[in-house]
Amino acid sequence: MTDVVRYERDGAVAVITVANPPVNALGRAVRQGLWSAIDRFAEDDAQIALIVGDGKLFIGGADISEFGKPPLEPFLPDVCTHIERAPKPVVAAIHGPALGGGCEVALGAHYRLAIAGARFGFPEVKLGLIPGAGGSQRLPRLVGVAASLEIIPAGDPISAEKALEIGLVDRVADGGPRSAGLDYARELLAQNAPVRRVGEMPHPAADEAAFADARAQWTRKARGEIAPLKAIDAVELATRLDLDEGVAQERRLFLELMETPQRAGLIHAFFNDRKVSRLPEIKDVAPRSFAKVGIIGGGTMGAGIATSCLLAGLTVTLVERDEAAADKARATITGNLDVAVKRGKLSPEKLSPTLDALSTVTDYAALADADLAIEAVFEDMAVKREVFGRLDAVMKAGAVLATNTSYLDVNEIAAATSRPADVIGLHFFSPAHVMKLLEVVVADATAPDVTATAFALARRLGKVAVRAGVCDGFIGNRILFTYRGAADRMILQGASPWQIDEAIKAFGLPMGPFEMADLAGLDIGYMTRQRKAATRDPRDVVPTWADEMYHRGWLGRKTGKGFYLHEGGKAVPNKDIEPLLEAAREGHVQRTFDAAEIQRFYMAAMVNEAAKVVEEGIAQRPLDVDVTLLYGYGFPRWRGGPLHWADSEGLPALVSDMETWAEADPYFWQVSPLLKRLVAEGRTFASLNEEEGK
Ligand code: 3H9
Repeated sequence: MTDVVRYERDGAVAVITVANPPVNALGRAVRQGLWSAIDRFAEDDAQIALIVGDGKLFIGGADISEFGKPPLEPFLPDVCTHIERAPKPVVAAIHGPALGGGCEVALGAHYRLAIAGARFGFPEVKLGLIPGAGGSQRLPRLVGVAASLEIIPAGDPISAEKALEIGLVDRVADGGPRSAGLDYARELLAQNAPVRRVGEMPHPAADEAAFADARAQWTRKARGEIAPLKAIDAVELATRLDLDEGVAQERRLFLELMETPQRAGLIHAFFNDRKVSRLPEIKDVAPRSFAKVGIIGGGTMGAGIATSCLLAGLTVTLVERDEAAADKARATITGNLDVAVKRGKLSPEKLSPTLDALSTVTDYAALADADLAIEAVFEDMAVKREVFGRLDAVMKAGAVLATNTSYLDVNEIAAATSRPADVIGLHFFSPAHVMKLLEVVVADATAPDVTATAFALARRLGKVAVRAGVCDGFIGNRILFTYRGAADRMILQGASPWQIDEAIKAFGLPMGPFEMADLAGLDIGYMTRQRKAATRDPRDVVPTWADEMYHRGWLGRKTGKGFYLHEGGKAVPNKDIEPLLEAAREGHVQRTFDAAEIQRFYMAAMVNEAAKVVEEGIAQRPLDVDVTLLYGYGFPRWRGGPLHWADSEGLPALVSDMETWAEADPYFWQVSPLLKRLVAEGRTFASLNEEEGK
């Protein structure tokens, strides 16, 4: 036996406990431990075995940190089959999540007891994989093809109740896994319950329609991601192969996927999700309280932030300038919460108490006892400074004062108060109650416990927080500005907006830059250009066509006309803009672009600016950029993030392309010194993620 798997007797029951904190992952020692435990159970006089997980969950799955390294025996599929082939009954009592390999161990057992609150799922597709230890073969035998096709390609966990309904578990019980598991095991013994092997159950019915539907659905949804479609293939194998052959074929698919860049990208993203909030500056720093939140401004953004806070169970006081605006904000928030109920994010009975936690007021004095205020008023420095002056006057000592600005200088805003150490930027993305990203903008004087509070708030709101430094646009919008610039440069060289959008979508983003412009409204881009006009370098490109579109009132979706014509839910290219593009192209050397060239030009611009953002310390690590682009800008998760993409493309070739483009456009293609240094030293962005203290 190993330390991570314990074997003890409780009367006639052999209790096998997986104890491998933090998530009981199925690393090699656990696999060895389970194997020997089953051997021992076969040999001694115990009459039934009970498998449980120690700590807060059953088993979180295979050990992801072993992926990409040569697999070591015993392999998990063999362990699951070894459990299944035990000569006496084996019960799994599952509490908390049983994910991936954890679910597969449970499927290897002969009986399954779920403890209330347990969750079952196959998240392998989210790592670019499919179940690799018999899950795709045993689940369909147990619950049928249709239910398996709902669960495995999506990768989302299901509840204990749902697991019972579809027959994944035999019973749901209250109590601890060991005590409830022992009761159940003894009950089975008393009934002389036989060994019942899922692998020996008949093939599930083929259900052609379910396969066709699943393939159609996932070809649409997966946007270039391969694992969900492979998962469907694997489930199909279960309809015709016997278990051993099916498991062998599943393993083959699993190992093929293990070698793909998509798997590497998704696992990079998985670990980054956890590393992003691990910052030396807030390690062991206790956050301040934020139970009572004040929000200033009830427009789309303020109302979204309020909705997010209310959904997280916080008390919200929203300040608007007059009664009418306050009522409007309340109506927006109520509407948002109604949608949350419809989507199952809020239970109907919680709607009324959640709304009771909201006060809408017109007097800042109501914020006197708030722990945290988030300002979401008009993006204008004078207006923001005035708001912060008023907050400074009313808020209690120790309260956190946050601004939701998306580009303004947080230091200058902080200077409008007598307590700059309490001021921080919290850049939410619209719609704020839906989007996962929160850029935490740490200003020069921001106190560490204020930063810690921002990260704790993000966790409470279910958001992913990224630390950013102060500059125009912080991490995300600053990089966005540059790659939008790359798109404009391609237009000047002859590419069409529609062609660029198609290429960018083919890369895996949900929208191209011009569709995005139509969605946001062309007035937004126009305002940004106006704001930057005074400081713009004369060598920079101004998209005169977009200015002209603004003047003509072609603002995108909201006016029905922009880069596309928006009619009846469809968008078709607006060819009326072609003369504007032609005029702008005069004097520029024309060339043709294919999709791959468009993608490379666009992504290289993104990477170059991102490298500058890292070099200047606006992002502390490349992974902060990757997380920002994934959660705030639709960068495909399976590509890991722009800097992971750059590493996998190879930095030397990328820099060489930039240098070639720089010959024609030296202003735009000023290659980041950091990129050049990495190339000279033969290093990658990933190596910077590993550096001490980061
Ligand atoms: C699989 O099973 C393949 C099989 O079909 C076939 C194999 C042949 N491995 O998330 P947390 C770490 S694929 C290694 O903060 P929570 C995590 O990095 C696998 N490490 O906890 C973190 O480390 P650190 C399918 C793992 O309580 C720490 O544990 N399984 C793994 O919020 C705590 O994690 C999955 O995809 C792992 N499997 O949530 C499940 N899981 O402290 C992935 C976590 O150093 N895991 N770590 O940063 C999860 O979804 C969540 O961790 C879980 C717990 C819900 C389990």
